[in-house]
Amino acid sequence: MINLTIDGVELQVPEGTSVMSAAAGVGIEVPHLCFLKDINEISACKVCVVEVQGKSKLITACNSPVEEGMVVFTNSPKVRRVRRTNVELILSQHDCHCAICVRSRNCNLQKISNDLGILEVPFNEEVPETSWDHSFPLIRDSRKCIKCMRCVQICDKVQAMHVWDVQNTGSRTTVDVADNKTIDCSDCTLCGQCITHCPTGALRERDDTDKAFAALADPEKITVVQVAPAVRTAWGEELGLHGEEASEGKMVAALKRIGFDYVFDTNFAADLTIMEEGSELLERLGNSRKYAWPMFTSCCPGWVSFVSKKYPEYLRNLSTAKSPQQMFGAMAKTYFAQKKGIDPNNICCISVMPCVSKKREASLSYMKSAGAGQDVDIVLTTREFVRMIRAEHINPRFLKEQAFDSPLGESTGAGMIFGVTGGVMEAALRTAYAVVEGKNPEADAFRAVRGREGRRETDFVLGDKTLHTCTVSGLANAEKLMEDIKEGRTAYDFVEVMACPGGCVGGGGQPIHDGCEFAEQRGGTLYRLDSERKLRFSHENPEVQKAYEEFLEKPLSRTAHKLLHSEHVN
Ligand code: HC0
Ligand code: SF4
Repeated sequence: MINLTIDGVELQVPEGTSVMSAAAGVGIEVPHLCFLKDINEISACKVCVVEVQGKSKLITACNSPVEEGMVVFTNSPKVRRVRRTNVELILSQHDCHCAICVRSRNCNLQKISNDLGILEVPFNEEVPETSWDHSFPLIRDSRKCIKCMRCVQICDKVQAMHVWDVQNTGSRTTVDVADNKTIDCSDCTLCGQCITHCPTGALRERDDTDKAFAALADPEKITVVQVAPAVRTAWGEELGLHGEEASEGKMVAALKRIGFDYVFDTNFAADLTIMEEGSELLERLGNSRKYAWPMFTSCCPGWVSFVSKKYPEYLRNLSTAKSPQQMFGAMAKTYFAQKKGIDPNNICCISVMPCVSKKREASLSYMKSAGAGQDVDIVLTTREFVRMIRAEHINPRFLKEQAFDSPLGESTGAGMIFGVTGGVMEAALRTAYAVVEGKNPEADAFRAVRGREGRRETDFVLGDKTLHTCTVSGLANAEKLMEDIKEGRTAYDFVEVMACPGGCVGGGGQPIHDGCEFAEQRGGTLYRLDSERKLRFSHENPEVQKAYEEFLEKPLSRTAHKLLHSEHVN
């Protein structure tokens, strides 16, 4: 153990601890911009400088290890002076129009500048803007980039996609799409992890709130909104709502207050997905020679995009079941429209998703099986939903809880857990067991698939077959998985992959907390909601059962194939 003093506090920490983390352990926050634990510890921003007694040069706290007897000052006059100059230098190359920045109020550069009392920028450089296709779902504003390298590192180390790279040298150093590609020609899967780890407004999703407001204002349009499982775990975070205060009921009420005509639950479609995908798995197992193995889940468009770009020879391994978002869109513009006597061309189908990649999924040319334009017209992220709540001056604390509408609003706990890594697998196993054994298992019988590790392998006995399953989240883990499968080092029957670490709860469209990970906490909320649901098996969802009786007939029927399945094309 190492003994040291930080700002007059004596402490003892293990050897190798950084000064920043030692300080954090006793409640002393050292300001920083570029630091991301274990991912970006390169002291690019020099904001975390601290003074060490007896040393004339300041050191960077993020990557300097503690030393025996060290006496550290994190906020001495010298530290404040140098830190201030370093921040002023960053601001001199930054577009400081905070009033029109999507990250205003949630920007670490803004906070640190305010904390340091910087009211003017003494140096001012022309900040060049690089060209960008603003119709792409991910937007980069080069004038707001502070070259912290977080996006480069998260994309390289956690997602293994290498989309971003450093360009030029010296004062002209900048970050851009690697290999001089345009973003649409790059390997970007739109997981959005670069956005949620950017400390400023340099990266964001394409804003589609104007389109949603236009649909709401159009008297011809019937607006039908669906809300993804993971959104309910996070929508209250930026609104200052705590835990259970940000309930599902208040979320529905907020959407109604915004003016959506029908508020439905993607969880309904998640239950429907289990019926289709679970039946597909059993059909594949029954005719195993006909199919490529393992079967992959296909509900995460980041993962589908990854397979399509990096391992196209495995596209046929993906389940043909569409994602719940797309199943919902197809059902809204057929079954729901027929039940209500609405012309599907007048329906504007909107989703609220924790995901940026869902914007692209909805726009794919083959996602229009209902015959009334794209099945899903507009996709908003959780952050855009929060911006709409703000734009409407809604205070959710004063809202009375409301229930989802029917017939696409009922859901089970199985649909709920789709939003957390392992959830699709667990929900599918609950129903597959019931089909094979003729009775429900314990609802938590397959909880072994839950966990924090990026890759988990579990075997389950289903009838006379042992099912080898694997659950993966994060694309670097997915890359290792694919190499293992390709090289024959491992063999599975059913594999679930979600592109974002922790699954959709950690999605690229979720509220941002300066690179801190909230996936585990949000996943816990989904497991709690699952355990509180009366119904915990997708096949017991009464609205799903009714949809089969009245419209779809049975899983994998001709209608189900037309509306709910698709081949994945490169
Ligand atoms: Fe997800 Fe989904 S669980 S991908 O993360 O399957 O976005 O939450 O809506 O579609 O249900 C996202 C979340 C969804 C879909 C569901 C799946
Ligand atoms: Fe989108 Fe979820 Fe996939 Fe992330 S894990 S890309 S949020 S669907």
